[in-house]
Amino acid sequence: MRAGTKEAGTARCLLVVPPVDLPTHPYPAVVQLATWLRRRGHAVEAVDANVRFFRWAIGAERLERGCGAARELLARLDAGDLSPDSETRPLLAEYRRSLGLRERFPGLFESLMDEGSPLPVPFRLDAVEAALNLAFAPTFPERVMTRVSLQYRGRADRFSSASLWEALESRSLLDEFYADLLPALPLDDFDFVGISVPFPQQFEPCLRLCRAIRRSHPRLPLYLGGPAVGIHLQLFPDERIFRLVDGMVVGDGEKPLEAMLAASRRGGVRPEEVPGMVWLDGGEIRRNPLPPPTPLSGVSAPDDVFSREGYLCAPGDPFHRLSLSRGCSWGRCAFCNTGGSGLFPSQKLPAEEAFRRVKELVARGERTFCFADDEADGAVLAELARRSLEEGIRFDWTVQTRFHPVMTLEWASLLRRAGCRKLFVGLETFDDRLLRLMGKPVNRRLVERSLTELAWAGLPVTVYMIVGLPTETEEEARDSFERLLARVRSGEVSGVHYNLFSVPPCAPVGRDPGRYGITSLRPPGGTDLAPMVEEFESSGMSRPAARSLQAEFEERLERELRTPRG
Ligand code: B12
Ligand code: SF4
Repeated sequence: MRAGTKEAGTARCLLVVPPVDLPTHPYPAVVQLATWLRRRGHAVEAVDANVRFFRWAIGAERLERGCGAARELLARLDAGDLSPDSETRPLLAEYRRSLGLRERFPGLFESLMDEGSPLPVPFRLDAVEAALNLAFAPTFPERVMTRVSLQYRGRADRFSSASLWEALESRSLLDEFYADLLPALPLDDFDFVGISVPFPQQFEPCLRLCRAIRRSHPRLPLYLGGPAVGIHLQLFPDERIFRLVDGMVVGDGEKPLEAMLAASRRGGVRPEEVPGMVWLDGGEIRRNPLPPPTPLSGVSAPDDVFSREGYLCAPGDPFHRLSLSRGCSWGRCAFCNTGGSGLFPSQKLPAEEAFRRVKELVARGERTFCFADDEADGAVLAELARRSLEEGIRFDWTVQTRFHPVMTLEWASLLRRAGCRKLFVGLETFDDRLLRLMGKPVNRRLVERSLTELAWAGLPVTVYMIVGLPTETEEEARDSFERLLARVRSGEVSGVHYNLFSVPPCAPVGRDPGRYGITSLRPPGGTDLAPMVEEFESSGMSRPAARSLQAEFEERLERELRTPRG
């Protein structure tokens, strides 16, 4: 980040990626926003506090202290002086393993984020998680864990405003990090700070960050934005959150931030003029109408807002994320937030334009892409593949899409020849009754045929499965699992994420549970930020039975294959 002094007549904003998320690449929102605003001549700086946190936390000093705290906890455990629960027991076991690893390989943990580390990235990621948890030991049970992606667990129930507020009273390693980070940032240079919050796990770290900035720079306006703000945090029911932030922006950030920069030039942000702003107006919480969605066609290939050297990212690994589409053209599956939140209206890039962006990044040396779509369009993917083969532009890529009649052997072979290394697809269940109930636009025949065609083309597939769907019986769940297992064994499926069904707030099943056979929803006590609800009543298996099936299925699959990270 460039430090500088504020020029008269210009407005500057700082965009922040908060902890805790994967350290392999920056989540794409800040990169996209900074690129868009800079290309329009605005003065925008960006800092990835997440990756800085990783580097800070697994430095020698923090690790040494963490090891001491972990040893003390283990001594207390051995003396019968600590009563772990189902969450903390595995963490304590992990401390024991990590301490052993550190003794055998001194210096290993400290070097994990170094570019020159000889270890492959997946191994480094596991080791970074272990190292980070040692660093967290002084604030036990604060921790991270892998579940689909890297998850942070602090003190708070992330979907409860009261719990989030209360958690801020407790000690966190993040507070110490912010105390070191903030003096190194030229915060006086900025008219306001925008923090991007894609995932609910970032609420607690993010509120701690806001509090630290408020304490050091009480007059610096602070705004939050990002998907998890739009779906959850904006529902914070009282004025307390506005002691820490000046507003929350719901929806796409390009237009609101541009309006805020323009207003700052004229003397200061006027929240009533910013689309999507949620703010406090004389004790009342006000909500402005959503901003217009940013047309994907107006979003260029990402600039190098952050330098890949800082990340846990081997040369040739994917760093930038490109979206070929936004939202989902189907958008009606009962359990999916995408169609119902109003935040992700469906848009897709013409293949021509998508290919132009890919070429731009390839010309800048990028060779691997994870496309960041909810549901990439099969025809666009085929066209992209065709064009890259015709023009001899080589790159490897992965993408998230849905089962569709377009998935033939020819289609899959074309994608594979053009560098597609894996498809991620929501399969959910093989049961036609449940697929119909959930509004999935597929049936078992289509899924099985697609998997076979993809396998003939040698295109690896990772599928997302769900167990415990409303009205699902144990028999139906086992039948689906056995069908999946057979495909894992035959090599047709190379990766699986088996999720327990929970009711998302903005999804059709969240808005009209009765329609899907749910007779009562039991959100966890005290939650008021549109929680995902795991507990509900319906016919079919009980919730404890669903949970135990999920654990069983995961364990059996683990034996068949080691599920890779998303
Ligand atoms: C790709 C993706 C992933 C990938 C990679 C993510 C990554 N780290 O790169 C993987 C597969 C790992 C993943 C995992 C998960 N994901 Co995901 N993912 C997505 C997806 C499909 C695209 C994300 C993307 O690239 N968006 C492009 C950027 C540019 O868009 P954006 O983030 O919305 O940003 C815009 C606005 O929000 C706003 N904005 C953003 N920041 C800011 C800041 C300020 C100040 C302002 C003013 C505006 C602003 O402006 C931006 C530009 O217009 C989204 C859905 C979607 N349509 O966005 C879900 C989504 C982000 N994921 C979601 C979830 C829930 C998860 C999981 C928890 C799922 C699970 N069951 O485990 C995991 C956990 C991840 C974690 N780290 O905790 C939710 C999060 C929101 C929520 N429900 O609370 C989403 C929104 C899906 C959904 N519809 O519910 N995910
Ligand atoms: S689950 Fe997939 S296909 Fe269904 S609405 Fe969501 S993104 Fe679209």
